[in-house]
Amino acid sequence: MTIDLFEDLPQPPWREEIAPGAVVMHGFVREHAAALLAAVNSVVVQVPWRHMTTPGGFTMSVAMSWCGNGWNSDSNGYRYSQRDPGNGKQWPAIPDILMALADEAALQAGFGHFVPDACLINRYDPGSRLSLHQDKDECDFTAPIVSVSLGLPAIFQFGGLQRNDKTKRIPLAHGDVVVWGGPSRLCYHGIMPVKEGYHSLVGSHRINITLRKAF
Ligand code: MD6
Ligand code: FE
Repeated sequence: MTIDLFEDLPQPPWREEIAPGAVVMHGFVREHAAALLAAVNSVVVQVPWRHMTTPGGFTMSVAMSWCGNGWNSDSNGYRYSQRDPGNGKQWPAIPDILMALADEAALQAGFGHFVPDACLINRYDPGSRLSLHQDKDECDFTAPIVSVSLGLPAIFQFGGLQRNDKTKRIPLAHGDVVVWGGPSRLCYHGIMPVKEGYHSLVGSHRINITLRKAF
């Protein structure tokens, strides 16, 4: 694995702590965006974009794909799955470049080495949003989440441990990485509606990749 891919990067101040345990590393993967998009596309041909239904019965505006472990939502809530319930096959493996990025980002953010087992990929078309939520379906909250933004910019909303706590608004741009864990791991967060636009590499979308330890 080529972990040193990510070592030739500028030093702080691009590293911004937005809350205890939540760090934005601005531009961390900008130089590797094309390779990351190729990895995303290699997953999407195997796990085509889909709009999930929330446990409350709404269709999400964000389109999703995944690898490592999969993601299901139904009236019982959200669950990770090792296999595709449609054909019984394991979901595709997480591409090496995403494993390397997750490890290097977690290390540089101060969380130590990180070996994720699930990778969720979100595609936001203009107008798509993700309402405030907690990431609480993983088994182990001691592991951080590494989150990569590509393409159109967005405003990340970041709150506290209660849904109605005050939220901060953090602009995320192409190439930014957020690493998130420790005391922030269960904080509410969301993405405001993505504005119309065009990105030369990604087109009229925002792509978000989150690497997690689900089991
Ligand atoms: C997004 N991200 O940025 C959605 N969750 O499109 C998330 O919901 C998220 O960025 C947990 C940790 C980091 C994240
Ligand atoms: Fe989340």
